[in-house]
Amino acid sequence: MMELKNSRIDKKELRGDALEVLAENLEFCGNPGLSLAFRRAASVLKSLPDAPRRLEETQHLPCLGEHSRAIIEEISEYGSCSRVEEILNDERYRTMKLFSSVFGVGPKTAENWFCRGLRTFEQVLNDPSIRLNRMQTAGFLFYEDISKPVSRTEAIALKIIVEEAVTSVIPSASVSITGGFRRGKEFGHDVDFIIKTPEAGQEDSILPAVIERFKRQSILLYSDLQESTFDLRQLPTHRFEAMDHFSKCFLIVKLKGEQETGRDWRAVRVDLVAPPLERYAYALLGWTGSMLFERDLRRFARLERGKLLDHHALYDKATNTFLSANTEEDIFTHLGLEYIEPWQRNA
Ligand code: 8DG
Ligand code: MN
Ligand code: MN
Repeated sequence: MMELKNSRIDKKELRGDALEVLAENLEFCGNPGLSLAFRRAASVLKSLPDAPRRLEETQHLPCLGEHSRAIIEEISEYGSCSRVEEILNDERYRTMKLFSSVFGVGPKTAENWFCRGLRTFEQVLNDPSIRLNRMQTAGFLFYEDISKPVSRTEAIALKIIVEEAVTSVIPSASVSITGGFRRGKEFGHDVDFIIKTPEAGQEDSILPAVIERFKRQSILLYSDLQESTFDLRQLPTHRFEAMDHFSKCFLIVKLKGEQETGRDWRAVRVDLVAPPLERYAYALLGWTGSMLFERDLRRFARLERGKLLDHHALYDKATNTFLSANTEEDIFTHLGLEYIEPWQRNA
């Protein structure tokens, strides 16, 4: 079935790609700490207008360790890096990458399948001892469509659909695009929306209502509704958590429109989050990403400002209080920072 191409890192491409391969491989090997270090280094390189050519040019750059710099130098000199080439050809890496490209398949499942000797989708799907969960079943069923990047035009078309559903239930509610598209990206792996509801409690009822509506419109292909587990008394959290506790859902929906496949629709991944109104600014900041930017901002808050920031709140350790915010601007002000525009958050 679908196999990975034997992709080579092109010399002209930013060295960041090479570092990302290393990061990904470390993630697959269960070393998230070191993986993060390479992701940071890759992100720094990608933010430069030109790829550095000599080692001296990387000296003043932040987040680049010995290891990253050695790889940059090797690529500059030989056009490729032997370690990266090795990983790209490594059967385990290639299989893990293939399997974890399926919606609902994380590194643990991918590894489990690899260790059973499975190498292709066909083998996984024909193995009687493997029971796919609902999410993975949808992941395989719509694999081709949801692996295809979503364009900004498609994101805007979806916004109209989501808005129509939301306001038909709560006319005064509003919907905003968040995630990568809010940061100005032209393509995404999904479309993320945040819903603002004016009255307390509405944030819990809106998502089930939207899902119901999509079902009736026959555009719902998959849904995973996660009810709110948000509780201010459980905060502040000290560890970094990528997931938040607000009411949210992960969907696959049908988007109408002529496709290359000849069909008149495609499947698209859509995420919706509905935070309580007084948490909206924090949720918006959290869902806008990027993940690396969020990490760095939280780290800054903790180390430079003695404050704990997460998806839900900002906690001031000096006064033992939660700081309220109506807008993202309020949060940056609390942190003593100038406002950082969403398109400047692409770390
Ligand atoms: P992409 O879709 O274009 O690939 O990039 P993205 O929009 O930046 O990534 P994303 O995976 O869609 O995540 C967008 C932001 O949402 C990211 O900063 C992390 C944040 N996020 C939460 N909670 C959750 C959650 O529960 N699941 C996921 N997948 N992301 C979440 O704040
Ligand atoms: Mn996204
Ligand atoms: Mn998402």
